[in-house]
Amino acid sequence: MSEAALADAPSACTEILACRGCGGGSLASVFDLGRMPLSDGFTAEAVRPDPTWPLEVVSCAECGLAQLRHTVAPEVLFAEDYPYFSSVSATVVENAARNVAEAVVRFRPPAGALAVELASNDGYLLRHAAAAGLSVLGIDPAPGPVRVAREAGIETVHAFFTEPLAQRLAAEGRRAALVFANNVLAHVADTRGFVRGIRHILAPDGTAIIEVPYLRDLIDHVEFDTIYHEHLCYFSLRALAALFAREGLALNDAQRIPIHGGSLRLFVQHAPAPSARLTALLAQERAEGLDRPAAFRGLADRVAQLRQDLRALLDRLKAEGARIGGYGAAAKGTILLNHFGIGRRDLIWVADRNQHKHGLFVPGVKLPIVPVERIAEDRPTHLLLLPWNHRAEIVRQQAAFVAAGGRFILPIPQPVLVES
Ligand code: DWN
Ligand code: ZN
Repeated sequence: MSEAALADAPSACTEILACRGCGGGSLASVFDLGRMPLSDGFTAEAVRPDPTWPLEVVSCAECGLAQLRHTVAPEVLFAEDYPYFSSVSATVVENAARNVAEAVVRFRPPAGALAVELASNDGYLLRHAAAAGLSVLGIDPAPGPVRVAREAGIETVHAFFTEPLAQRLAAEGRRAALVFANNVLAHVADTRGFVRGIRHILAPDGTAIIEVPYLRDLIDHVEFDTIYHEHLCYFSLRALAALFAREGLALNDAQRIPIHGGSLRLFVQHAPAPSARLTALLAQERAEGLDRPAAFRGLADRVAQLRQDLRALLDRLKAEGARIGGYGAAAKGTILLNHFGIGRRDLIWVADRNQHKHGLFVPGVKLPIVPVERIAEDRPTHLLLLPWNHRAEIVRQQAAFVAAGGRFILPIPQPVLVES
């Protein structure tokens, strides 16, 4: 079925009537971005408008889980050519290497024990597990990254991770001492089935190490642009603890880490043994009400203020003769540009290192995506940094642009000009 036909199918977008985590029926609206294009929906179509879908966050009165009211079908979201390659970012690869190294020291899996990664992408993490002497198995639905992983010698199952797949692997005796799952739990439509799948493949004394963006950081740092159709859930620890317990697993420890604007690294096992660190983080959430709708109070106003401030900065710079480009055709960038109405009258293009995006257009605003070499060729005076979560790496990498007097505009949590 063509993408356009798929987008028109009634099943392309469905409204949930029950909480994704607990099945509760009381879902209160807490933040609404209206209709938005798919954040990774880059196309070669320069003119025809892109399909848009509702983007509304609701909060469950029972378990406190913040989540999207609508589900865009995975076959629409993760089209054949889903463009995300983890290894493009050194920050992501370094975080993965640290994650594996710390897990091997802390949990001491025997040599040759199995490490499985769910959403293993291009092998960015499992290559470090293999180097640590573990046997590895990746699972990922995106053909491009799977091809890259297999070429690197990482055994990879080309599929979405589901409970039936997990049961098949367990029946074959493939149970893991370590299960990694980075930035995937929020992406799956069957949240509970995914967690049950982890229970099936996790060895009795194994540990699942799961990274998710943390709702606390989203709200504290106005990271509204990380709300997009691929991210179906926005996790608090309380909602996560309830989700794992409901499916027969135990969230035993959690660590706040800085990646992607602030994330949680969760440690999940079969038997309950909550750490003091987890207990303290849960107590802090209860005290601050992160799992209640009131946590979102004021976010819409802060986003509106951010829009006003960023537009004013762009208008001032343009009035002063600035030529402004975008840097990084990020999923979050699609949301920021469309929600703030930043398009071709503001930016000349969006430069990006991911060659799979060159020649395509940012959905909605239709900004052309060009190779980063165009920075030296077209000599913009400023670059709006859309993947602000990779600021350090990107500013360092574009030292020549900064040395020539160029400045980055960092949009989140406040619009500022930066040079390092
Ligand atoms: O859930 C998700 C988490 C992991 O965050 C993913 N859906 C998206 C990811 O966001 P991200 O910002 O790490 O990846 P994106 O959304 O693909 O955006 C980054 C874009 O910036 C990519 O197109 C690659 C590009 N880039 C670049 O041009 N130069 C990235 C880096 C690090 C660079 O140096
Ligand atoms: Zn719930």
